[in-house]
Amino acid sequence: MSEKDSIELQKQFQAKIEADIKIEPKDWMPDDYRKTLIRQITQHAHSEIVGMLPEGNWITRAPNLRRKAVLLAKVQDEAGHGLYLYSAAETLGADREESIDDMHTGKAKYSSIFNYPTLSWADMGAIGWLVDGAAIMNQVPLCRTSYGPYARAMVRVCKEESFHQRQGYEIMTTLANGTPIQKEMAQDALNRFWWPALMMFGPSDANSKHTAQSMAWKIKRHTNDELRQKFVDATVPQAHLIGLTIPDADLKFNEETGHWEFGEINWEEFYNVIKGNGPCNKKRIDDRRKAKENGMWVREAARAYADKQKERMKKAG
Ligand code: FAQ
Repeated sequence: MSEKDSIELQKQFQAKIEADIKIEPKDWMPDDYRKTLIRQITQHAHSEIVGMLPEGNWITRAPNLRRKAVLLAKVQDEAGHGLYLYSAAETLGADREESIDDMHTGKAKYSSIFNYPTLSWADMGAIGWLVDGAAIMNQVPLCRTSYGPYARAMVRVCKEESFHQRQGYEIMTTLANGTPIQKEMAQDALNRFWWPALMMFGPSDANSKHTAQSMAWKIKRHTNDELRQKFVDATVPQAHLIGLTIPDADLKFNEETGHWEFGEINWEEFYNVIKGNGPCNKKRIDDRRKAKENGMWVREAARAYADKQKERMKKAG
């Protein structure tokens, strides 16, 4: 392609972005735009799949049949989200198996939050309320992201996440209004998940290497700090409503700005977890690797069956 053609394509691409016209799989796009999307979408997919593990841990120990059925459905929803997202990444030319292997070797990341253990039933409430709550805050704007297949996948994902958030808050509300021990369990889960939930939004804007370019391409619509603040503003009153305390001595409402000011995040812990040294990183990757190995025969059988069917159809004309 001549330099003139390439400049023209670049101009057309930028004009579409400015006009909020979605970029579709067959459209021309800059290599770095494609790479950034593949990175973000596959990491998002990995997060959904690894995110099934901490809650999966409690399916057999849910306190009653209703709670078990709801949790089972929620964990299945997360699997579905992972699958839409891998499909969206495939429209950009990503190879699903390679992407998954990149997560297993540590080349690709997944959300830091899923490297924390789930120690009690109350953690199911805290995850739904805080983790799905943070996920929604981040993902609602992604329904307007500039890449069509990612934006469309996010619409359904957000509807489901919003149900997840409510079921988590309902668990927390029940526990907070229960016996003193149940309330203590809810508070303990909030204490352990609050700060890791704030870390889900990524490094502070000053240290976020991808935000500026991703905002210019309208892949991201808000910065990490903007979304974190929105989450804090929405969640603090919810904690107060059910009589729980946010574990932050510096938390205070600023009457002038109308925002909740919060304390300093432990960034050392964040970077440590994303480097692979969180409490459960090794276990999570081991579990995913084993799942891939154990499921190999199913994929091979399905592939062999599909090949046989194709052969039969060819023979039948
Ligand atoms: N954990 O320059 P930035 C869910 C990495 S889904 C691990 O700010 P960017 C559903 C980042 O990748 C949760 N790594 O990057 C559910 C980059 O590393 P790289 C997942 C993190 O992309 C609920 C480096 O740090 N959601 O929870 C984290 O502009 C319940 C520099 O960061 C999504 O993935 C982190 N927290 O902004 C499932 C949403 N933060 O790639 C089950 C889509 C940052 O250069 C149960 N993704 N990093 O090696 C995004 O919106 C963005 O990618 C951000 C990061 C905001 C996560």
